[in-house]
Amino acid sequence: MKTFYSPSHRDHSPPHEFEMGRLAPAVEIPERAERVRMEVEARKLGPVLAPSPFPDAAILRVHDRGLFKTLCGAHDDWTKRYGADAPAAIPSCWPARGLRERREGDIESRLGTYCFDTATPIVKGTWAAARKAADIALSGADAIANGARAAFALARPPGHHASGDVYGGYCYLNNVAIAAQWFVDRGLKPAILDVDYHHGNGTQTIFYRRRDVLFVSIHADPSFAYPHFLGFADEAGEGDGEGFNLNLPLTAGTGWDGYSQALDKARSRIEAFGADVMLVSLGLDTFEYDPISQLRLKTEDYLRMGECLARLDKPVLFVFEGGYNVEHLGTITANVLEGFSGA
Ligand code: OKP
Ligand code: ZN
Repeated sequence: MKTFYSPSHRDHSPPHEFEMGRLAPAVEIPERAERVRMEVEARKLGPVLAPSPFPDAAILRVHDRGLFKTLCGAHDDWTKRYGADAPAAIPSCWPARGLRERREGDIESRLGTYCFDTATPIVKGTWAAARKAADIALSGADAIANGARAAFALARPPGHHASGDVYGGYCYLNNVAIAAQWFVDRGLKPAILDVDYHHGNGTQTIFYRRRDVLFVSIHADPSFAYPHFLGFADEAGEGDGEGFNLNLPLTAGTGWDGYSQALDKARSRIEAFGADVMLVSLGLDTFEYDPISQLRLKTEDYLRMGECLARLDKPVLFVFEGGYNVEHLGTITANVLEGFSGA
């Protein structure tokens, strides 16, 4: 299996995020992708390749131009306003009810317009890394379109919380959605399965009114877990998209028994949809020792997950999302890929 990777992710290294009423050390750190790359190499799962450059137009199929431009210029605008040594750009004022919904004025108004949380800082290297992560996902899609059975987009920063016009949740551009749209534009019918611990609210929103892309997500119930405002079981799609969104929320403490049942439901829905290709938003924060999560999958369960995905008998593009136990992250990620390849 080909893995696509670029070292440019290393320059996206915000020291902090703001949550729980304080500056907290960042958990979405460069070491995550480095651990995974090293494990892919150590286990000889296949070549690790640099992505090809894709045009901005491929991203603008999914993302709003105002969001794109704001992300692209945010670090410059922020340091012009607050000084060259100002730490990361994070919004502090949002257009909640009663305020103007969108303002593209100064940088504070732009960040509030386009970002939904305080966990998603922009530093000097953020834009280059996020833009390259989209190329990584598109390169993986291209490998699949050229006949590969599977590919792994080792993208960082992650993408599934970013919608067409809002970023957040450590995500800036929605890598998996950009790749799915690229498949659609080549006449293919993609299904997205999101196995990250957190609901993929951005991906859901992008495809919510469409029936040409199926979105299925298995995640911790938003009644207690981030992103808190989306990901409930009654969200089934709207208009043309009705019936083409499936959320399978899980209670805290769920282990492989409950998880594999959800996975079986996801598989039958994807089967019935008749997808040509599957994209997996591969988050590894369902792990029992993940520092920010409350599901309980064990190391060996990720092999089973990979085998289970292989039973669908469709080409799969794996797109890296969350997972924060850096010590075990390489092992559990590689287990999914190896379970899939071996099956
Ligand atoms: C990104 B991905 C919990 C705060 C959660 C944001 C989590 C973003 C997860 N106290 N902060 O889906 O892994
Ligand atoms: Zn997550």
